[in-house]
Amino acid sequence: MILVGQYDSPFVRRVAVALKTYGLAYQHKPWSTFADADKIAKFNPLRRVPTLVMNDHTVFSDSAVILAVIDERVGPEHATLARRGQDGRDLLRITAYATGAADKAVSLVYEQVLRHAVLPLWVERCRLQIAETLDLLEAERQLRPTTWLFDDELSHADVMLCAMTTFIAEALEGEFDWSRWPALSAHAKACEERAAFQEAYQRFAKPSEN
Ligand SMILES: N[C@@H](CCC(=O)N[C@@H](CS)C(=O)NCC(=O)O)C(=O)O
Repeated sequence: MILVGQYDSPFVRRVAVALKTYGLAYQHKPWSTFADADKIAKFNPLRRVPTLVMNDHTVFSDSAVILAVIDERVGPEHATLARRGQDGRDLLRITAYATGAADKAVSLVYEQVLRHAVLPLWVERCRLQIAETLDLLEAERQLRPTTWLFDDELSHADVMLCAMTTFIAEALEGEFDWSRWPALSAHAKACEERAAFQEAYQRFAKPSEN
């Protein structure tokens, strides 16, 4: 298997942490979506990451799809990051808010890096969407007394919550006051201490810098 994309992408990172957690071997191609767009295009015309190339050359795009494929491949007994029933629905709900906040942060980064002059309306909208989604996620995390969101074992939602928090804190450094979200900050800190997160980490650099 080949995982295409840099670990400074929260979406690539969540896939890498899952592959490592499940002990699935993969080759990593840390290609930049801008500088290496032509290389990515050979596998994925969207030129987006994560892109996962399977051993049979099937190519999957989008982290949620890739994780569904990986969970199915390892089977229900080994897919420890997945949940079923009410926890499964909560996992999807929380993860969608976390990926949504990360999507808005990516939009904001592109707005600030790729345009000569930002559109204030869009910047303010993205900031508000991110901040109020972080409020929702903070409340969800505070509600839960367990080590991780659902129990004492990591889930895909835990991974995404951390990947999103670290990404926004680094990519939009200084734009938010993180004392507003102490539970999210503590959650990310606990995840970042684990080997899988440390192995799948690249400090964020602006698209023009890599
Ligand atoms: N919904 C996608 C989002 C992936 C995404 O936004 N990837 C960014 C990098 S963080 C990307 O490929 N950007 C280049 C582009 O969209 O052209 C997922 O979950 O995989």
